[in-house]
Amino acid sequence: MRKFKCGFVSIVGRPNVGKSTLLNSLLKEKVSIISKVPQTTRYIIRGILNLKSTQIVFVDTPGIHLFKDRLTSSLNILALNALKDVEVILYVTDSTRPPHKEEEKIMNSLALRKTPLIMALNKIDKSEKYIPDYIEMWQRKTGGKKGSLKYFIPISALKGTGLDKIQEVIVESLPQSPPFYEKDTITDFPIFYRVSDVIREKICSLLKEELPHNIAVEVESIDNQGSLVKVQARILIAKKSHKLIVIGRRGSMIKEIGTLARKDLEDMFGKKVFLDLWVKLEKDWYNKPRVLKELGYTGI
Ligand SMILES: Nc1nc2c(ncn2[C@@H]2O[C@H](COP(=O)(O)OP(=O)(O)OP(=O)(O)O)[C@@H](O)[C@H]2O)c(=O)[nH]1
Ligand SMILES: [Mg+2]
Repeated sequence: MRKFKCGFVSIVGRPNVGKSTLLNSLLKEKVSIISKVPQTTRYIIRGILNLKSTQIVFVDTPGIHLFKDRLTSSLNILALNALKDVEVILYVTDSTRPPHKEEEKIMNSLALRKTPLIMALNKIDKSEKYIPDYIEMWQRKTGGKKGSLKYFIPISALKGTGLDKIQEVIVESLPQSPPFYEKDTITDFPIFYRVSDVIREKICSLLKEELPHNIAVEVESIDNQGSLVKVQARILIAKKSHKLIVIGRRGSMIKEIGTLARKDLEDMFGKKVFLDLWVKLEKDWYNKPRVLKELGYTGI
């Protein structure tokens, strides 16, 4: 009989390259939230793919960013720590955009490691234009050697292109080991944080510019009894002037956030959800260690 394989695979890269989209596509299940704004992912989120004789534990991470606030440095630490003690690193880049300064930071860190590395050049459904730039940059960093890099794989996380290849090379690299999780586990992401992320995803999709960066969601209670789940959550804003935008004219924006989030939460819980949302001003929360800790943005 073939021996069972199991291991951890961290997904890293700069914000917005499609790490969470890739995780969800690999799992064929929505575990991690997705949006057009940077810093959508603020937690370490494990998603488990159960194959016939292999269990792959994917670890989605916040995008590594060069902002100078405490939130960003916390998220960068989370992401870099998630590279330790894993069997494979999946480094995601965006082929539609040239390498950015953030790429230097990431590649410098990756080039020092011995962990087998796969570079997934994403968004090829849109363009493959900058693929050579990423390859060249890596080769420059490693003095022309491949280093720990095993493969460059062009992919589209959105369309599913190249994902079979990714899965195949990951399985190849994993050690023999019994599974870490029960076979029907998809994620161990705690429900309070999952719910808060669903709400934040809707905020990211409805609000513009830098506003989502200034917003956090804290779930206060989940009462799951009988045929109804009651959720109470507060939306933290960093500036007084944001209150009106989040609430909208006669409450239209917060209502829309609530309606969209409730739909997803009802799918998640498989029952009716009553969602009670309110807005709280917590000035400059993204620079307050206490609040970051409470929100789980320093690790959960
Ligand atoms: N065209 C195209 N768009 C993609 C692809 N993968 C992701 N996107 C889009 O890129 C944006 C960012 O996707 P996310 O998955 O949230 O990116 P992320 O790397 O997890 O971002 P952070 O969590 O902020 O670090 C979204 O608008 C996605 O729909 C792809 O393969 N092709
Ligand atoms: Mg993400």
